[in-house]
Amino acid sequence: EFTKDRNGIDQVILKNTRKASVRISLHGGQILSWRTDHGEELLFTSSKAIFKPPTPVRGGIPICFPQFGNRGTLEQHGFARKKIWIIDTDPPPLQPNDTNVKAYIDLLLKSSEEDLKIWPHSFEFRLRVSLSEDGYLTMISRIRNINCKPFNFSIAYRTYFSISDISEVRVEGLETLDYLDNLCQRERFTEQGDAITFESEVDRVYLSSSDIAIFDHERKRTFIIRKEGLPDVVVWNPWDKKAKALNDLGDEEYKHMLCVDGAAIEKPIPLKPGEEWTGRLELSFVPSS
Ligand code: TA6
Repeated sequence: EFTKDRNGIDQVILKNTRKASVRISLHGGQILSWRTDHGEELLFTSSKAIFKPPTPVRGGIPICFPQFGNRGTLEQHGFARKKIWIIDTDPPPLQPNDTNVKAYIDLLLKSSEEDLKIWPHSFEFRLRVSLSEDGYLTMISRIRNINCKPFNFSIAYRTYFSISDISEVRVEGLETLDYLDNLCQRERFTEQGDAITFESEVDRVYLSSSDIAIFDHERKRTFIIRKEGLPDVVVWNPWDKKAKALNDLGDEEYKHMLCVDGAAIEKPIPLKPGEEWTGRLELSFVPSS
């Protein structure tokens, strides 16, 4: 289903037969909403979000590409989340593991002349967003180097999960992993042996993780993150001080959001001319006791 937002930017709404839905904006190729069969919103959007391109909406799933963070020559988190994407009229065929895909859309971002001035590498970024019959949300990225020389990129699906209360949330799957702590000049530490809970600002890149589970105690819901080609996981909560410093985030809203992002950051992905990289992120949720 196609619609337009208040700025006339195209949006796509995917639905399955049980009325679960996903809303994607062509601004940034950003998922803005992921709802259950009962219409309950699973992603966080700030009440002070700015819906005015090129500013990315604070919430949903903005895509950080070709750079994560502010280490590098580009603006923080790169430019892909600020660009207008297009519908891909020459999409890749459905793959065997795209099973029980109920509804999907193929978006495309190609490097523009202005992009090439700040990042001199020609690329095609094909994004397939799909919603399964079970309400699973999958994002498949295919990034091809269409230049004549190699380049590296980092990528993160900055996923704002809606949670009831940050002090009632725990994350499993990161135990004993090494992480780079953005609050300590990206120094490397090792996570201890039990689930992560939150009592203050967290801004870390965990390395070489597999599946992740986010337990929302109050809502009795567990989010599951499965990923391929995305070795790292960013965990970010701004807490109170940083929340106040962000003009597009309510002062108390850090309590109701948690970013856990499938990513490839520590080792930027190298692409030779003509080569294509594929990364896959699947989000689902289950009732939890
Ligand atoms: O998690 C990394 C990080 O750079 C944080 O330090 C914080 O700045 C967050 O991302 C939000 O970045 P944004 O550019 O979306 O405001």
